[in-house]
Formats: sequence, structure tokens, C-alpha cells
Amino acid sequence: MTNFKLTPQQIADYHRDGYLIVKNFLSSDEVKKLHGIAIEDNMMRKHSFDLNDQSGKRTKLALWYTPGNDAYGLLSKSKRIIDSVNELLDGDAPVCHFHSKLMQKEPKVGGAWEWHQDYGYWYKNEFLLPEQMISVMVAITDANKQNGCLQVIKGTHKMGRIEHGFSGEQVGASQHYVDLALKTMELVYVELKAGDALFFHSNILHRSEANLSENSRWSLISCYNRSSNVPYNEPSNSSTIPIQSVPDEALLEWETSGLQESANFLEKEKDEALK
Ligand SMILES: O=C(O)CCC(=O)C(=O)O
Repeated sequence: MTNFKLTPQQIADYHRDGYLIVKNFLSSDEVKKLHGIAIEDNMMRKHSFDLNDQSGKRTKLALWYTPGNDAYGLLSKSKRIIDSVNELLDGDAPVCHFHSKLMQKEPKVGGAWEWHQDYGYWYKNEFLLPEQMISVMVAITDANKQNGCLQVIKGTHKMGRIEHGFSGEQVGASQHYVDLALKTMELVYVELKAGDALFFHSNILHRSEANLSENSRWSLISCYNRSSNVPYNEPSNSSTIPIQSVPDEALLEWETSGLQESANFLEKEKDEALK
């Protein structure tokens, strides 16, 4: 989808619900290219690591901070994403790319993610302004109930930050507050077709269940911040470096290589809190 622009209705929906699904955000050729690279890219494989959920099931991901001119970098820097993020975030300082993750939930083994707010992690990094942070998930394969699609509790971004503790190797939100939210707020299974995108607020409660199906569930999640929202406990500086967007056509038309070491990957040993 080139020349993409969010409508006033989509912007209002995002602010009301805390998330927004955009169908067919990528064309089938774009998805094909990203999928092909994801399964063949040695750099991605080399830097992927496992994360255990509470039950010990593993989920695989690679996380990097600096988007280059590889296919994934061109997507996370694309005008359609940067302009949309700019519309949805509070404030007017430049948009920065905090990090991107390729989530690789393998058939039968891909583990769960506990209920959390992304800002439950980012608060620990001492970012002060959750309204200036957002995540964008792009489905590289179909995501459905069977293969552990994302679930959100609609409207929970309005609850503010909830206490988080450790849960396996992840950080999880207070179950008490999750249970209270579920009394009145709707749990939504975010089923996506490959190429669909989900924009979600840093304070929306979300989780996903294990992938017990025969099909993998892969997605790219890119997280953005405004340069004005300086973190005081975050070793990478990506979240305050303004991003120069590239034309949407770049993903298909520019010559791309695989991911490079210069993407600045997170190595799990060094990691204290994941995000
Ligand atoms: O990809 C998933 O299943 C969940 C990922 C997630 O919750 C996150 O990255 O914050």
C-alpha cells in the first residue's frame, strides 16, 4: 500500500481503543520478499535467541536497534509507517526508531507472552512519556488463534501504567489488574493476514498464547519514540535519533541485502529487561 495515509476515523479509533488494524498494509510481493529473507537470512539466524515463557516454552526472536537499507530496515523506515506513527503519537518532536524485533513463533514450540504493557518494560528504561511511544506489528505469516496471535484488552491504554513483575524471562503485568480490566473491557484476538499491520499503544495490555499449531507465526514488531522522550536508563541511543523515512516503493524497488552487523543487534546475555 503506497501513498498510505491514516484517515481521521482510523486515528480516532486508535485513541479510543488503544490499537488499530490496517488490512493489506503490505502487498503480497512485499510479504513474499520479507518472508523469503526471514527464513534465509544468516545474520537474522545468527542473532536470534530464545526466550522462555512461564511454562518453559521457547519463543525465538532477533532484536536490533539501527534500521539499515535491508528489506526489514526499509519497511521500518517506510514513509507509510513513519507518517502514521507521527499522526498517532503525542507531541511534535521527530519520530525515532527504538528497535525492531522479528518474532519467530515456531510450530508446536513457539511460547507464550504474558499479559503486559510495553511501557511496563520501557518504564524500567526510564522513558517518561508513554504517549510518545508506540509499536507496529506487521504480519509476515497469517496470525490466528491457532498459532498464537496477539490478544489485546481494548481500551486498557487508558488505565495508565500497571505494576509489572518478572514472569519467566519476561516481564508480566499484575494479574489482579488484568482480571479487573477483563471484567468490563473486551478481550480481542488480533487475527491478521500476512501483510496486515497492527498499531498499538505502549500502555495497552496484550499477550499471546503458545503456538500449538502446525504453522509458524512470524511478525516484525517495530517500536518508535519521539526524540523529546529521552530515556535515562537505556544503553542504546536509537530511541532519540530522528529517523529519515524512505519512500514506500523502496522495499521492492531498491537493491537490498540481508541484515548487516551494523543493525546493532541485542545479544541476550547482555540483556536485563528485554525491551
Ligand atoms: O509476538 C507476540 O506474540 C507478542 C510480542 C509482544 O507482546 C511484545 O513484543 O510486546
